[in-house]
Amino acid sequence: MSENAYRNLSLEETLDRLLAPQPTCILFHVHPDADAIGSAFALAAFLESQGSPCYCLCADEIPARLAFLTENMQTSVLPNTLPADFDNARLISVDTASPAQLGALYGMFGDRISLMIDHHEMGTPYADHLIVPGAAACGEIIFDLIAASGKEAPAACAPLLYAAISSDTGGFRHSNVTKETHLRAAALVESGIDVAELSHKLFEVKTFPVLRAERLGFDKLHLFDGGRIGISSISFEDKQFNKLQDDHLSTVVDLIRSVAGVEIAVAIRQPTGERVYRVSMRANVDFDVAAVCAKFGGGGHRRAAGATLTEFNDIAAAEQAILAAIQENS
Ligand SMILES: [Mn+2]
Repeated sequence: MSENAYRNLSLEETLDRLLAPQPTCILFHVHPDADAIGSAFALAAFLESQGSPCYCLCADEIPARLAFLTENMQTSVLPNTLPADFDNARLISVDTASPAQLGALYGMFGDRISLMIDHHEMGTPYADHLIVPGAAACGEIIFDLIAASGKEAPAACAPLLYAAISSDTGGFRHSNVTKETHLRAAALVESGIDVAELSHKLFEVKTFPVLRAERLGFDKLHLFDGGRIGISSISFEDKQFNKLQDDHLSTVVDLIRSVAGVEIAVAIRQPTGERVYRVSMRANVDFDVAAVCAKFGGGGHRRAAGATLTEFNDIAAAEQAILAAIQENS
């Protein structure tokens, strides 16, 4: 698929397309985070207020810890719940850089997606697109689109966009935060959201399984190069033994990132008994983890990226390969 086959759209062109009222499905990436969910549901609420019925779709269900974001909106985002009146809907994706990140949705809808709105630098466009790599969160782009429309956003939009932006910036702590990020957040706060409650739910609340996952992640932490590189690998067997599911493991990489001296943090997990390993990588220093992940067909941002490894016999071999790739780029 050639990248050149798709048009690069301006904010205005994107807005023109969005404001044409028609049934719309909004798709977002597997293992959805608050940016994907917040961007999709905020865009849906806005488009509905402009006469477009909307339905949000993801190949994975919204994780329990983020379900509060979409309470009273949709009970499920799985494709088998799509109402029949959306059979011929236009399809828009948010926060999803490459076909693979759509998971099962790509096979079902991929060739019908007419617009992608995203902020990832290294992806494979699969439709006409508005891609703003400088945006800290896809939620910032949705915010800008709504602002540029000059229309009033429904009340539901502000907490969703605040969650999207604060989540993708790690609570306004990551290197992607700009003055504009804070200005957008300020405008959202002005509209009357409960920042303390949202922040508590997004960043402080941890379930027992998540805490068990962090303990396991810490037990499995291996430090290399004098503690500069920290890698934690959690196999399917480890997961089963500790009664953990994949969405319990998402904070392990942040735990590793918080270890004093660690500059590059890696969490590797094995979703099933198959030899497939998912890698999350973060840099505390100016180091391009997306370039390391790209060696394995993955991608993301300079300081936060991921990849899926399929060519290794066990998780230890996957860990060795990741370590070697980081060292090669160091
Ligand atoms: Mn994002």
